[in-house]
Amino acid sequence: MESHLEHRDRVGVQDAVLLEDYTNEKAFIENLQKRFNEDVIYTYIGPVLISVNPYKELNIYSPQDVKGYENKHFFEVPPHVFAITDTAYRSLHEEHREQCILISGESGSGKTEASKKVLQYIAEVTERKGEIETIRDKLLVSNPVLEAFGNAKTNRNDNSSRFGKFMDIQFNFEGSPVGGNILNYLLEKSRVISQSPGERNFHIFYQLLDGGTDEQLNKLNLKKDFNSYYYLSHGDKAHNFKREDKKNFREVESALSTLEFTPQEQDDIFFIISAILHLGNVGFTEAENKAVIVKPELVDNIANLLNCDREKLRLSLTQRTIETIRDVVTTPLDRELAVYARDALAKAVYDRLFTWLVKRINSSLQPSDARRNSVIGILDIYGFEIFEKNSFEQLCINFCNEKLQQLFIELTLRSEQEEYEKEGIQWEMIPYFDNKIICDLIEEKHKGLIAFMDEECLRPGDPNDITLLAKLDKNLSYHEHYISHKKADFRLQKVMGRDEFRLIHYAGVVTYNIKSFIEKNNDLLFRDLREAMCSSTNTVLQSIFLESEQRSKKRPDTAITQFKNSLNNLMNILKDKEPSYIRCIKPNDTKSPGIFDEEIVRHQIKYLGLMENLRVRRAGFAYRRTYELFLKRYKSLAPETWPHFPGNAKDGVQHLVCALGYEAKEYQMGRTKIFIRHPQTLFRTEDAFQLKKNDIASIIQAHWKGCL
Ligand code: AOV
Ligand code: MG
Repeated sequence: MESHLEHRDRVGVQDAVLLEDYTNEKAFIENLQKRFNEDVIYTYIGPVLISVNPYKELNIYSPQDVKGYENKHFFEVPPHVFAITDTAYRSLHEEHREQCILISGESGSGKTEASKKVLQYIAEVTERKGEIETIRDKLLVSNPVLEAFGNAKTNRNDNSSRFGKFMDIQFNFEGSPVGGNILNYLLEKSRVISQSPGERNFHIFYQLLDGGTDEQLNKLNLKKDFNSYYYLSHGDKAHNFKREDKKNFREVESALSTLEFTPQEQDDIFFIISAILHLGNVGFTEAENKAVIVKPELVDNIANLLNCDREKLRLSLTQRTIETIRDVVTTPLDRELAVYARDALAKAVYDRLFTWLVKRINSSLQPSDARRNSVIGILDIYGFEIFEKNSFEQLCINFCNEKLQQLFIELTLRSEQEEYEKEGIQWEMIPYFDNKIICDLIEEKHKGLIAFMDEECLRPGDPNDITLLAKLDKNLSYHEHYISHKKADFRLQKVMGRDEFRLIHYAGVVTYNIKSFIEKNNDLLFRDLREAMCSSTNTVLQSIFLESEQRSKKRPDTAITQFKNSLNNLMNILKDKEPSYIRCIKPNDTKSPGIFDEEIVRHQIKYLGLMENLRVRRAGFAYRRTYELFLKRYKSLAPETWPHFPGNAKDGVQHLVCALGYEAKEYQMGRTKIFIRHPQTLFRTEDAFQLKKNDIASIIQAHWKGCL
């Protein structure tokens, strides 16, 4: 394999710190483009990996490629997600430092694919270490299950993650995977009941209809026709089935078995999926302000599928029971409320099913040995997104991305600073845009958007979306990242509706529509519906509803507050680990291979803060290497160090820099590493090394010729 530096002249530079003019954004993009055009999608900024989505299969993930990266030093091999993974894996094993691999980038930029390559690499390099078969297989197959239930086609990405995922892989002291654990974050459950034009519901619905056998579908009372189901058919019909649905369904089924889901559990999952599809078809009319179910037999069918009390289910869709201090009052629902109840039930059942699946997978991934294992965590969340119409879900997703960007800023700058400090090197601070101001706008106690939202949601009286918007406008308009529809908006030149507000996120300006914010944040499921579900003998349904019943004595936190808390927990978990970063870039908006849209890339580079990242990296020293590695590579360049230097590596390197004529300002000697200010210095050294290597080779050749 070509070395890092040998490769540099062929396809741009492998590490942007080696660019002549590192402040030049154009040169930075040109370098990415040059490489992209040659199918070289990975480039570094120091230790940060940039990955540009090729939108086509590349032959760079084969078992040979894995071998090419195994136990290689980061800089000796071309940039690759395998190199990042190998480095993390080795520091976990050799230095016993817990690792996390943080993958960020906007929707469709390649995060989920990257996370799968990380897992693939780990599975393959640990394969040869014997046993552990099962856990490795289970880790690998958990992905198709999570993707089937948690991913969907959106207008940005055909396989878009609609939940956040932090997956821990636990290793024993020998470095073999012995367990895993997945934390899931806020599923976009509104997708179950409606999708924007051109988008789909979660993959599993189509997979089941397309991939299920006749016998299976009969048992579930389903037809192989998505147009029969309201929850599937108000999207863009033309795109509904995907070629892979059938194949993926087989994969999901076999994965569920590998994960040791019992046949009963597997059946129960699909009974629930089918029940949701049927639930969408339940229609209502209204008589005297009371909702009437149009085809009660549909509800009976659902009760059969779920094995729950028919009468209870029918009633729960048309009436609501409220317990007051003195008594219990039951009131009929009007048509609108009945539709709301039906949809709320579909969403709640699906959402809880997903959480149950994750829990169930986790129990299957539990290590058999309770000894403390070391961990590599992989974070793959939903990317930043801007749609035509953005709602509560986009606010959560984009907030999550703000938090991750914040962590990136803290950790890259902090770790850089720490390294200089640790090594005793002087450096200067680089200014950069800190998105903390936006995180605060959203989450600050008592004064942030979430606080006002919760206050309005929990207020007695009749809080609604419009009163909420008025409250946000009143309290947040002062903020430079919040724009009310009332504010003259010359700067952004786009008209806003009276039911909208706008946030200037680090990654772009997003206009949110306030509709359904209160309802989605309150996230209430009428008690009658919960009780109907509790009457079911479906084991999965029972466990998800009974369990939450037991917890629901107190009013639970609102949806966004729960999300905020879980994100803050995640940040704390991540801060304790040594991070590696993969920054994914989307080269065009049409999901096409071979197209590198400079403007689209420039925008991402800007908001990801990659130029600042590069500047920070270069402000001090463009290159650093441990004395051992530096000496090992260049020892032929000084008489004292060749062929072998008897003293310690630092002294050896001191001899080398003298022999190479480095000027004092060109480098600094840290505690364990040499720091080189400009890449040119290293190029010079590398060129000298190449010359020497050729010399040595010809001497050896001549020697052998003489011997013959
Ligand atoms: P995302 O995870 O970043 O979006 P994905 O990882 O799902 O994006 O990538 C989107 C699509 O791009 C994939 O389905 C592949 O077709 C293609 N792709 C990405 N990376 C590669 C690669 N390395 N090689 C080949 N094709 C690739 V989202 O989950 O929407 O934020 O929420
Ligand atoms: Mg994804």
